[in-house]
Amino acid sequence: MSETKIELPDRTAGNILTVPSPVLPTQDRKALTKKEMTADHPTWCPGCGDFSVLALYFKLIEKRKMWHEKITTIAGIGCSSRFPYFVQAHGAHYIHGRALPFASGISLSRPDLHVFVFGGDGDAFSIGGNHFNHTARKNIRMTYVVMDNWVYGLTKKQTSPTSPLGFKSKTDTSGAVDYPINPMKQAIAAGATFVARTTHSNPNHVMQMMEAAMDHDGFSFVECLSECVEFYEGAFDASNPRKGGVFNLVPADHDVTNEMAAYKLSDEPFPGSFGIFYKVTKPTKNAKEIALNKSAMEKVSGLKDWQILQKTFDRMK
Ligand SMILES: Cc1ncc(C[n+]2csc(CCOP(=O)(O)OP(=O)(O)O)c2C)c(N)n1
Ligand code: SF4
Ligand SMILES: [Mg+2]
Repeated sequence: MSETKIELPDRTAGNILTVPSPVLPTQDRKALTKKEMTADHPTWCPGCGDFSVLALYFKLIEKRKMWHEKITTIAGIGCSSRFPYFVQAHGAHYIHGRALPFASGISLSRPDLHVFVFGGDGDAFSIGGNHFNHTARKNIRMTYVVMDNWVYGLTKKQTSPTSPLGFKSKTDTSGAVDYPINPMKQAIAAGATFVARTTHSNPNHVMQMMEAAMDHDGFSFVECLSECVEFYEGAFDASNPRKGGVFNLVPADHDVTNEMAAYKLSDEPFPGSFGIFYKVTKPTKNAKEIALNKSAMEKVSGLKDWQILQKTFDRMK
């Protein structure tokens, strides 16, 4: 594996700090085959929407000729979070709700690769809700795909933060009484710089959204409706034309940089619109950290380690 040179950001270029996009391969190696990307046989129930997301992730890796050492796949805990088990690449099936802090460490220390995080609605918005807000506001570069099935699947049907009012589950036997969160509004309000919505039943669209998210320099969030056929069958039929529903794209004249317009789209009743709701450019924490490190290094340029240490002691006198 060749050494990757990490370039420092140009601090003179306006106020926007950038770090180079992950170094992705070009012609000298072949794209990975599905066999080379597959680590294990997915253990999801037959018909689960998560299969579609995994298949499209493989397609994306193939299309963009990403190699094992240039991607990492992180998740928390849940059916959806079993994702990294099935991908033959660096990754981790981490602690419930803690995928984002783990992914943040990787993203900040390895700007030469792209970090993908996959998980469920419980993992993202219940136990991991706090981390979601903070990773978004820090604009740490990664792609976070939440496979939203409106239920806790792995633990066999509890109400999740996205379950609609009235949903009957093991924790709300007479129907959910708490108002659900709106993932799109939450992501925009938290400071995510790329916010998109898609559904497992439209593979081309999932692929488009994941690819656009990956190309975004910042925290990119994709809500992907992914049906739990075991515990919430038919939840998304109204968004699936093959089941009598409608799949509406975000209107062509929607201004993705207009925060208010993005909230308005997020407020549409289900099935709403699908596509990129919000996308803006802001300095990432990745770039800011590189700049900070650079200026700290400049202050001690030419000094030996013991001289740097001596300076520290002198300051403490
Ligand atoms: C600290 C902790 N609390 C609770 C659990 C139990 N638990 C595992 S997965 C899960 C929720 C999964 O729901 P979601 O994130 O929506 O994923 P899905 O299974 O629906 O894909 C819960 C409560 C756990 N593993 N760890
Ligand atoms: S329980 Fe639901 S979310 Fe989990 S694998 Fe089965 S269908 Fe998918
Ligand atoms: Mg879920």
